[in-house]
Amino acid sequence: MKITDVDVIVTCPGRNFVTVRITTDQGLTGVGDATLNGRELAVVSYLREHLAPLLIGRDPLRVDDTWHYLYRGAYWRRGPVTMTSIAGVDTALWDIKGKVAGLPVYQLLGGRSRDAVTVYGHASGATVEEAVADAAGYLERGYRAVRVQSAIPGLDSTYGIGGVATAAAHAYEPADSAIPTENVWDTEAYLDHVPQLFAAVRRELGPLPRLLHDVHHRLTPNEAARLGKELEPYHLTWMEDPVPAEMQDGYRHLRAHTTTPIATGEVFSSIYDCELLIRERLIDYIRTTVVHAGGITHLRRIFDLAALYDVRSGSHGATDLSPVCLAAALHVDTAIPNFGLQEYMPHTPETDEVFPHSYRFEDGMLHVGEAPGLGVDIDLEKAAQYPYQPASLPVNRLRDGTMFHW
Ligand code: KDG
Ligand code: MG
Repeated sequence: MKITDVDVIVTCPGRNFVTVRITTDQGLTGVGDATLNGRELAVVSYLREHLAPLLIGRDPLRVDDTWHYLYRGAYWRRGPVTMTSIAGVDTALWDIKGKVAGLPVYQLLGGRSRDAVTVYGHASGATVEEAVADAAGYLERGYRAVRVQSAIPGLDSTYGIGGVATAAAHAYEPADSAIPTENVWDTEAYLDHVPQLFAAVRRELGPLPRLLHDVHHRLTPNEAARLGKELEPYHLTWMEDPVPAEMQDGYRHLRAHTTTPIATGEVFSSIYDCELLIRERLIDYIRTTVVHAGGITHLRRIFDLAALYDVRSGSHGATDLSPVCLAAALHVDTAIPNFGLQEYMPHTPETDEVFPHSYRFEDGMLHVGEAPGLGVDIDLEKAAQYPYQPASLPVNRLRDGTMFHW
C-alpha cells in the first residue's frame, strides 16, 4: 500500500481547524488534526511544503517508522509547529491502519481498559453565584467533574469566562480577533478571589463533586504554592498549569508546599518537556494530547512513562482541538491503564457537521465509537463553506502596562 495524496484542509466553522487527510492507492483515507490555535498557517505551510512531499509513495502502515522519519529527519526537533504537523500525519496513519485492520484504533492500542471516558466540563460565571449555578447545572446534566472559573472583581476580562454574562460553554472563544486583544491582569486580585470562589462552590455543592481549576500559567512557584495551600480545604481534583510551562524546577517548590494535586502539559510538545515532572512525581496529571504532542504514537510514549510513576492522563480538550483530535484522544483514553480525566467542551453544531463522528456523550462520559479507525471524518464540501479567518489568542498586561503571561 502506498500514500498517494496528502491534503491539508483549513476550515473555520466558528473557529479555525487544520486537518491532514491522507489517501492511499487503495482508496482508503485517514484524517489527523493539526490545529495550533492562532498559528494555524505556520503548521499548514510546514505540512504542505515540508512533510507532504516526503510522504508520497511511502507505506502508510509504517506508522512508527514514519514518525521517526519526520521527527529525526528534520534535524530541528520538537517545538509546537513541528510536533503539531507530525501529529496530524501520525493520527491520519493510525486512522488508516484501523481501517485496514477493520478495528477501532483503541483495539490496536491494546484494547479496552474501561467502559467509557470520564470527562470534565467547564463551568464559569461573571460572579461567584453564577459560577456556582453553572457548576450545579453541569452536575445535574450528569457530569462527574467540573472545572470552575469566575470573573475576578476589578478585572474586565478573565481567562475561562465567556464574553457574555450567561456563562454558556459555547460563548468562550478566546481567539477573537486577528490582532490580539489586550487584557489586564492582577495577581493579587486573582489570589484573593479564587479561594472565595471554591469556598462558595463547596458550601453550595457539597464535598463530593470533583472540582478543577485552571490557573493558566500565571503564577510564580511561590504564589502557586500559596494558592494551592489555600485551596487544600476544598479538595480539588487538580489545579492546572499553576506556573509558566518553562518553569519546570518551580514545581519542586510548589510540590513541597501543597497537597493540592497538580496538572500540566497542554502546551508541551514532547516527552522531553515533561520527563522531569513525571520522574520526580512533581505532578499528578499530565495533560498532553494527541494534536500538540506528536500524535498517538508519541502521546502513548508519554503516558507509558507516566504510568511508571503513578501519574495519570488528563488530556487537553478545549474546542480549539478539533473533533478529529477528540476522537483520537478517546481511543488513547479508552486503552491506557493510567487514564485520569478527559477535558470536554462540546463543539458547535457547525463544527460537528464538518467533522461527522461516532463518539457520543452520555451521563458525564464520552463513549468512543466502534467504527474501524478513528470513527471521525471531514466533510470536504461543508468544510469549504467556512474559509479561514485570522484569529489570535489575547495577551495580558499588568496594570502598569508590563507584558505578562496569557
Ligand atoms: O488555545 C488555547 C486553549 O486551548 C487554552 O487556553 C484552553 O487552557 C485551556 C484549557 O485548559 O482548556
Ligand atoms: Mg488549560
